[in-house]
Amino acid sequence: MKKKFRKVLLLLAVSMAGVTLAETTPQIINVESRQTISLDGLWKTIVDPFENGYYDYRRLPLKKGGYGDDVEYTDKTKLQEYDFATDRTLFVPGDWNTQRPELYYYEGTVWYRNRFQYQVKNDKRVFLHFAAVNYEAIVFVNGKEIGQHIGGFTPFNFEVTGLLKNGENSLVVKVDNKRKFEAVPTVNSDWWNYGGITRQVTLIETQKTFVRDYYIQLKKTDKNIINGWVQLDGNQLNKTVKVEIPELKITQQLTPDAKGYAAFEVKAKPTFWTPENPKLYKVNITVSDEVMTDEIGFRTIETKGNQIILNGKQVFLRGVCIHEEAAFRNGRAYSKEEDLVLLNWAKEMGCNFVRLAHYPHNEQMVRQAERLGIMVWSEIPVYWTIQWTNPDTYKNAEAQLTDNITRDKNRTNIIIWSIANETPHGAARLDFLTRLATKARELDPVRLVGAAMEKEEVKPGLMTLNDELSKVMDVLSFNQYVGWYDGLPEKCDRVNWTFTEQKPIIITEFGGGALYGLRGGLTEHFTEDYQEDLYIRSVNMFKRIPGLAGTTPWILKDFRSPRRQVRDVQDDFNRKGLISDKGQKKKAFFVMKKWYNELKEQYK
Ligand code: GCB
Repeated sequence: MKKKFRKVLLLLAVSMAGVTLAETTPQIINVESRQTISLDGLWKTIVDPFENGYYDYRRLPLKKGGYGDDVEYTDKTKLQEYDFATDRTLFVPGDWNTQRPELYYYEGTVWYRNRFQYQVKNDKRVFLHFAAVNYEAIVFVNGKEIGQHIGGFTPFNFEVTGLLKNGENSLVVKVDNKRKFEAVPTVNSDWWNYGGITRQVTLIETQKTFVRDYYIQLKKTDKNIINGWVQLDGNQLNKTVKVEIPELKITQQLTPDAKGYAAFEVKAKPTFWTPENPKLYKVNITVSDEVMTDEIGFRTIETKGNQIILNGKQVFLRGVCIHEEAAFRNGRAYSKEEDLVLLNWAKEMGCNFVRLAHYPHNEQMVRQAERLGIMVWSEIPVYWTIQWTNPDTYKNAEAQLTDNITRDKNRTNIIIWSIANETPHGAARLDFLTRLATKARELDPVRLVGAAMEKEEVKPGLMTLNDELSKVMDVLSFNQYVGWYDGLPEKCDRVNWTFTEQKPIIITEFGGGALYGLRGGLTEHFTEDYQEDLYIRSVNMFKRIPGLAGTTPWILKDFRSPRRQVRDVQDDFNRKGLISDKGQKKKAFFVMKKWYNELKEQYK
């Protein structure tokens, strides 16, 4: 078929189906070190549960008159039934649920509008970058629909060169967080479905030809070599690229191939990044007048039998699970300050590892953990039972995995890419997750691949991991709730664990709920006494697990979940936090702290 004809057909199909197929442009990494204009602040918003701003009364996409047009309602002789100017505001970044009481449980569409000033620069290209929008975003610039994005926790960008004008510009985003069966995550989860433009929005200005992406890490097969690549974007792809690591006296002049890709290898003896000494090196990447900087560390990560080996040395992962929910405020976290509160609590508990559950957290969370010497388990929201046989669901999951790895592949502290949490056995699921694992390894052959699986009681008192997926994973990682969903805490004393595969065992969840300050008997649910006793017995049980390589209790802080309904105890909070929603440390926190301090000595 002739190319042009195919294009016409495609456009026809697209308009008939009533959806837009406009693509995002390939992800631009390390936004912070680029020339940017922030679009954060108070945006005008319209709450639109019936999606009136997008569809007409026949439920067909509006050709004209949609809210994306952003027409001011000044001429009252004309009928118009929306008006951003007089409507209310929401702060960007931020979830809407915790900004307005009437949006607390809201799931649906909210329109966001920002009018901003811009000065067109003829020697620049401009990109509109969203660090994350939950869950679907349709974006309009100066009344033109420029594209859409699906997935609530990964960044995306559109090129808007030529679409912006001098003076005032209009940016409208239709944000829809309705849960859907085919989505990732699906309708069912145990965390708050925070809607909104939940992370930063930025205009990035670049040269005509610029560094879009790069990878710089130790070579997997030789720890005396730093290798990497740089990817240019633009119409002069043969421009020389300079990569420098001044402290290591490394300077590489690279000539990209016809696709703008240039790889390199160089001998080096960097000081390795470790949790005790999280050494990072300044890296400069220069093309023409544009210099990008990053801070990059070097380390090796591998497994040997049931050990996790960091820089050639066995390490125990003293971890904790974290949701991206701000301390004290209890909404979606997005700022460095909020991330730091959570990470410092983990540090205080003695952690060298965090499981960022159950989706990619914001980039700063990972970067700050890296500076603090905290290793990271990075996860995508393939959670519980999603549609294993739906090709679109797979595409969506793979896109989220790809975007997560693309964004964070230079973060030394990430040691495990997690592709799923508590998914049910079955051939379709195995196929789905095997493909995802293959993709993860193709994108990043260095790090480990894991998934939070589930334990099984093969006979009374005998626990194991009996999951066909474990063959595909680098670690035997699973959640277990002996003493909470499975018996009372005393059960921990009676069970034994056995494993047939020789891989590192990581307990990716355990624990139980407690309301801070609620006291009572050791078998009384939701008391701090129960939770403390459960933790003491869990730790004793763990000491009997041969090959245990790490634990991440569920969870650092109480977090909002509409599944948790007991009034005056849960009040919409999952109470399994070691710290309350108000920042108070529960008794169980100190059980973990004590054990982790012992382990620190043991693994010195
Ligand atoms: C789990 C899930 C986690 C839940 C937790 C719980 O196994 O992975 O998302 O929040 O249990 O509290 O039940």
